[in-house]
Amino acid sequence: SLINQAYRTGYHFQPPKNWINDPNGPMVYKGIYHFFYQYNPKGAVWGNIVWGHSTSTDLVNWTPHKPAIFPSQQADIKGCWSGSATILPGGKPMMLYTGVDSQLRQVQNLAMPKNLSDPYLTEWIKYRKNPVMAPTPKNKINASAFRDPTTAWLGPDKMWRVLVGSRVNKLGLAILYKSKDFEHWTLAEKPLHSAEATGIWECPDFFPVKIDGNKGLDTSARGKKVKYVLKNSLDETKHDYYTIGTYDAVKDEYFPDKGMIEGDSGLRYDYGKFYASKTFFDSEKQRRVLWGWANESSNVKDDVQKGWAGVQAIPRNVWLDKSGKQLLQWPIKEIEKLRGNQVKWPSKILEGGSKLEVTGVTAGQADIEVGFEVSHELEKVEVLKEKWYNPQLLCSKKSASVRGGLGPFGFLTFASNTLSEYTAIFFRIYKHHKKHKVLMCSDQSRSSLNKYNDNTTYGVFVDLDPAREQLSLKSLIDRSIVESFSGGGKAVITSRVYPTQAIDNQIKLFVFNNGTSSVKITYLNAWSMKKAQIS
Ligand code: DQQ
Repeated sequence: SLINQAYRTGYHFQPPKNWINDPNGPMVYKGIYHFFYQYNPKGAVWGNIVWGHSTSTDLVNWTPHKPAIFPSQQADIKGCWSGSATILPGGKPMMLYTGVDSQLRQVQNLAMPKNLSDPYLTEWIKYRKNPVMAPTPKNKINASAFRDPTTAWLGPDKMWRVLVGSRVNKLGLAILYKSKDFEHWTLAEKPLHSAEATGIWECPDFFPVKIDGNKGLDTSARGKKVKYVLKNSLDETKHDYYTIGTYDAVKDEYFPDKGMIEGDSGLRYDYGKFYASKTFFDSEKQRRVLWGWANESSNVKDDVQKGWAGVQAIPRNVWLDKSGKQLLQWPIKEIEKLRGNQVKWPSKILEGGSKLEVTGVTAGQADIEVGFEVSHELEKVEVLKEKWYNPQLLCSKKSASVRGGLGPFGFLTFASNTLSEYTAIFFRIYKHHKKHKVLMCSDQSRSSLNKYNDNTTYGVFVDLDPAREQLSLKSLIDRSIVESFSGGGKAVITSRVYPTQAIDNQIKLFVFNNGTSSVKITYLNAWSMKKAQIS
């Protein structure tokens, strides 16, 4: 129906129709960006999985190609699941991916381009002797929990290493394999890392980050000024978690830094919908780029009716915060090419209980950035109660319509004329043991009058000090998705919403303050976003 097409995104990656999930094998080859993804060629629900394939010169506009990897061997006849690219010294890309074999075992396979002189790499051939890693009675690997190989890296002994996600009961594992020639792989004595009570680790990712600055590093880079990030996607909660730590390349062990939490209370790339993500090193621009899948919040029936499900979040730069305690993320610079009409506000006061409409941009497909200054109002903030320590629960209890002291203030996106629908992205400030705590929320409770959607609200405490710094908020709004970045990338929340009244040119955008204190808008910039060339 028409309303469902209103939800198709204008500049987020999605194929013309059908189901997509995890990003696979992102890389740059001969100056061309390659993106592969889990794809069902036959429908809008998960199944019949092959690797869809598109290429781009800017990570914004895409040319579709035919599926690159699809079932064709014993070792992948029941599905070609997630995997990663490794560029060998000399420039040849290799794909390691999970195959579901004829006995429904999960195994790891190797595929490579047929013709290296074609920068689009449209033809892929498979290693004749696949699988290259398999569960056996001897290695005791769980054949239904053995998947999603990472990009491989070279150790000091010139051996390749790769991780495969797994579990033993509830113990989550990053199984380690080593190889001299990329074809013959040997299971290491112990996993690179494991953690209790986390369940299977899907789509692990392991990469070095510089301790200073935002430049990316090749996955095989080492050095004194380097830390490591280990990410896993927890199937139980459907979120992507990471820790920062050190890597002993001789013992082949990863040690999270002191204070890092593993499992559900740990750090996340995104506190909303963002799963099975994967980074790659962009050697053209010396940056590390993160891709992640944002699934639908609608129900299966609606997905089937609209004929598609799943989008990819806008690729993000990732680098280490100067505190060393978390990552920062920001949409890749190239996305700014799509900025059209701009609206710019002078600094102004936003009184408690007021809202201002942002006119002059297409509110349903926009990029908006604002700075809030609140240092003059910090006397009036509420005290954070102990029972409120869970930020997500706090955001759902204190939705945008609940007045506070300092906050809620932020954006009302996808707002209808009468405010019967809106998705609120906002801050609330609390006092906690003589310090301040900044809560960031994405409130979906009023996003749609259609109640057959998942309208879970998301929240996170952001490491910002409102006494000393502005609170910045940026949202990329695109028809059924809003990706919000606070504190210059310290916390990110992605939400999927399906308004019934706030659609197309009926969508409005506001800056609001539903607290009793006023806040100062120090700047506001908003742009209409043009459509990208995608399918
Ligand atoms: N999706 C793939 C698996 C992976 C899961 C199958 C994560 O390889 O573990 O489509 O979303």
